[in-house]
Amino acid sequence: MSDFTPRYLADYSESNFSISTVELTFELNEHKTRVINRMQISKKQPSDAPLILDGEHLKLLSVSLNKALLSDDDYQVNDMSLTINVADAEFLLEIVTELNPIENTALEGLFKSGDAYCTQCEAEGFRRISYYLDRPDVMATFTTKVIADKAKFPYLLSNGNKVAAGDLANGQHFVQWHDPFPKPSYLFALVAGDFDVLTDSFRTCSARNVALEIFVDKGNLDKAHHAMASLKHSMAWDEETFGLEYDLDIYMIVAVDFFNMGAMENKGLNVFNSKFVLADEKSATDTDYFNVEAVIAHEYFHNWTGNRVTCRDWFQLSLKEGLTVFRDQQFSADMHSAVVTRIQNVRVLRSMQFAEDAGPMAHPIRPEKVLEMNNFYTLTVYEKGAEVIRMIHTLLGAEKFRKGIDLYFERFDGMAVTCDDFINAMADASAVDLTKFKGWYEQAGTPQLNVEESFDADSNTYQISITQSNGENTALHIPIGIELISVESKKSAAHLLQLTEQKQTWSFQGFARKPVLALLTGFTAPVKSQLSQSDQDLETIMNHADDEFCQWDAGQTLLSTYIKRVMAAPELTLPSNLIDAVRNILHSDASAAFKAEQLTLPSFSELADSIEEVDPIALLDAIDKVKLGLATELEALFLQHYQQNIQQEFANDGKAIGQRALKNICLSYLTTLAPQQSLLAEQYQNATNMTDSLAALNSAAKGNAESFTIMMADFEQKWNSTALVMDKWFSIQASVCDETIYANLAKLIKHPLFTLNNPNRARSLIGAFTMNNPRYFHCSSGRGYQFLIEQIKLLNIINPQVASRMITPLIQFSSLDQKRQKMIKTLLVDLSKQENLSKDLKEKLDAALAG
Ligand code: 7MK
Ligand code: ZN
Repeated sequence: MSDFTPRYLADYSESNFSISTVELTFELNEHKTRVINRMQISKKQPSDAPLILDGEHLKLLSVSLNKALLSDDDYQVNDMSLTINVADAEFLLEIVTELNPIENTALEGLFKSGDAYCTQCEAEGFRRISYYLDRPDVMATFTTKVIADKAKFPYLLSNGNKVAAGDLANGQHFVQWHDPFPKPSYLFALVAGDFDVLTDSFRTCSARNVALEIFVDKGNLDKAHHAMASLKHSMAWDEETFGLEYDLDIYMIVAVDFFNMGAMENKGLNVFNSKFVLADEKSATDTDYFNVEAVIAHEYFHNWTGNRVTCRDWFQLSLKEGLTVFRDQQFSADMHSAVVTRIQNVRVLRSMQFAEDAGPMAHPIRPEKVLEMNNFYTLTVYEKGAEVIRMIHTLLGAEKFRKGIDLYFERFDGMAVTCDDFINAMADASAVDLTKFKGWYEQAGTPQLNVEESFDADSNTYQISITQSNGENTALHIPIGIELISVESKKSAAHLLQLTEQKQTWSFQGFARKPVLALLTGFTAPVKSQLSQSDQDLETIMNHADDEFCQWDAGQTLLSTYIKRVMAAPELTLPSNLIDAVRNILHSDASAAFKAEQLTLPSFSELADSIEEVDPIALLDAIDKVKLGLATELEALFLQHYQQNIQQEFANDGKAIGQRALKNICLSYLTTLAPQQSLLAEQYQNATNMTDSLAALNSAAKGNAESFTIMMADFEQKWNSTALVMDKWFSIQASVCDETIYANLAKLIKHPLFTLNNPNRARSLIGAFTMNNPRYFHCSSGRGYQFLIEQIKLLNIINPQVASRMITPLIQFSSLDQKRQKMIKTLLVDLSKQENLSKDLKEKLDAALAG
C-alpha cells in the first residue's frame, strides 16, 4: 500500500522534536537482521503533539520509553509511521526492528550486494532500517555497533572513527563506530563484507594525516589505483580552490556491484557503484577513467557541500547537488582540457536536460511539489542546478564567488539550510544584487533568447537586442557573454551582457562594418537561442573567435543546419563550404581532443529537441546522410588522420587520450564506407586498450559490419567473468542497427549474465537500447516501445527507482510525430493500470498522461 499524497515546499514546518544522539546496533542476518535504535530525543518547546516517526517495510519488535517496555496500545503503527504520545520534555526511546536484507531488491535501506551487506539511505532509505525522524533537518550524533560472522564479514564499517572492536561467541565479532559530526539520517551508512583494501594517506594543509581506504571485491585491488589517485587530487584541489580541508582521520570508499545510482557521500564512508571505482587500461575506456575521477571528486566535495552544510528539506536538493556538480565540473576542467570538459557538460544539458525541461516532469531546480523524492534526482536539479551556480560565478567573478562561499560556511557550518540562504550569502559577500536571479530557482523550462542585430554605417554603431521568453514570462537575470569579431581585422572583443528585463538593447561604437557576433561564450547561461547567422559568419566564428566553446558551437550549428536541410530535402548534396569547414577542422592546429569534439555530429536527441513533431527515422536518415557525405568527400583525409593518430604504445595522458578520440571519430566516419570496414577488425585485433576495442565494436554495430559477430563472440569469451566489461558488450548488442534487434533483445535478457536485479545490467541492455538505438526504439511498428514497457512492468516490482528512471524516453513523447505519440500514450495508459504500481512510476505516468 502506497500513499499517493504529494508534499509541497510551501508546507514546510520544523519538527517539534530534536534527536541529539542515536546509538544503533545491527545484528546482521540475511533474512532476519535485528536493529536496535536508541535515541535521545527532546521537545523543542512544551507541546502535546505526538512523536511521529517515519518507517516503511519494517517489522517492529519492541518499543521502550526511558527503559520501560511499552505495550501495543501505547503507540500506533502503520505502514508509514510509528506514533507515540510522550509527556516528558526529554526522553530515551529504544526501538527494535527486524529487516530482511536479502529480499530487498529495491536497494534502498539495508540490502545485500553479492556477499556483502550495504546501505543506501538518501533520500528516504533510513526509514527502511528503523523508525526515525527521517528528514535532513534533524541532525544527530551517531554511534553504530555492527555484529556479524567474523569469517564471512571480516570488515564491519560505518561512519566516523572506529572506537571499539572484539570477538563474540559463535564465531561472531563486532566493531563500533562513532561519528562526531551531527548528521541527518540520509548520510548514515553501514557495510559488512570481505574485501581487498587499497590503503594510502593524505597530508592535509594543516598537516594532519588522513587514512584513505578503498574496499573492493577480492582480486580487484589493481583496479583501485586510479580511484585512489583521483581522491588525493580531489582533496588537494578543494584545499587549493576553496580552502576546504577534510575533517575526519579516515576516509573510506567501498565499491559494490548492486547500486541504484553512481555513488553516495555518507560521512566518512562513501559507497560507490563499482563502475565508478574500478578501472584499468585493459577493461576501462578513457571515458570510464574520466567518470571515475569525476564521481570520486563529486562525493568527496559533498563532505563540505552537503554534509557539513546540508539541506533543510528535500526541495532544497539542488543546494548540495547543483553546487557539488559545479565543483566537480570545475575540478575536471582543471585536470583536463577546460573547453573539452565544458563541451561535454553542454552536450549533456542540451541533449538530456532540455528534453526533461520540455517534458511532463519539468520542474524548477527547486521543485515545489513531490510525490516520490527519488524522482527528483534529475538532470534539472543536478546539471541545470550546476549551470545556475556557474551563472553566479560568472556574475560575481571568481574572487567574489570565493568570498561568497567563505561566508556561506561561516554562517551555516553544521546547519541544514535553504537555497535562499545560499544566494543571500553570495549576494551579501559580493554586494551583487541577486534578487531577480532567484527566479532561476522558481521557474521550470529552458528560457529562449531571441537576438536581433542592426548596424548603422553612419555612426559606426552596432546594436544588439535580446528578448527573453520562458513559460511564465517573468524576466530572469541572465548573464550573456559575447564576442564581437571585426570582419576586417578578425580581432575580437569580449563583453558580458546582463539581461534583466524582457527585452534590452546594447550599442557598441567604432565598427566600420557590422561585426560578427559570437553568442554565449563558454555557454554562460542554460538557454536556447535564436539567431540566424550566415554560413560565412559561422565560419568566421569557427576560425576567429577567442572563445573556443563558441568556435565549437558555431561548427555544430553549421552541421545541424545542414542535417535539418537534408531532412527537408533528401536529394540535397553537401555544399562545398560545409566540406571545406570540416576539412579545415582536420587541418587546424587545435588539439586532437578538441578536433574530435568538432567532428562529432550533434546527437539525435539534441537535434530532435529543436524540431517540432519530429519523424525520428527521417531525422536519423538525414544524420546518416550527412555523415556518409562527409566521409565520401573527405575519405583520404579521415584515413590520414586515422593513421597518424595510431599509437604504438598505450599512454594515459591528455595527448594520448585526445589522439584516441580523434582516431576513433575518424574511424566512425570511414566505416560508413563499405570498403573501409576492414579497418574495424584490424583495430579490434591490434587494440592495446578498451577505448580502441570498444570504438571498433561500436562502429561495427552501427554499420552492420561483417566482422561484427566474430568480434563480439571473441569479446564475450574474453570478458565473460568481468561483469562491468560485459555491460559494454550488452550495450553494443543493444545498439545493433538492423531488424534482428528485437529477437536478439529477447535472447539477451535470457543471457546467463543478465539480470534485472542488477541496475547496471538493466541499464546496459535496456537503457542502451532506448538511448543508443533510436532507429529501432522508435520503429514505426511500436516494437521498441513495447519491449521497454514489458521490462518496466517487471522492474516496477523488482526495483521501482530503476523502473522510473528508465521510463524517461517514453514520457518525453511530445516532440514526436502524432502517430508515435498515440502509440506511446496507449502503452502508458495500459501501464498505469498495473497492480502494485510504485509511487515512482505513478507520479511520472500521471504527469505524462495529464496533458
Ligand atoms: C548522482 C545521490 C548522491 C543521481 C546522480 C548521485 C545520485 C543520484 C550521487 C545519488 C550523489 N548524493 O552524490 O549526488
Ligand atoms: Zn551528489
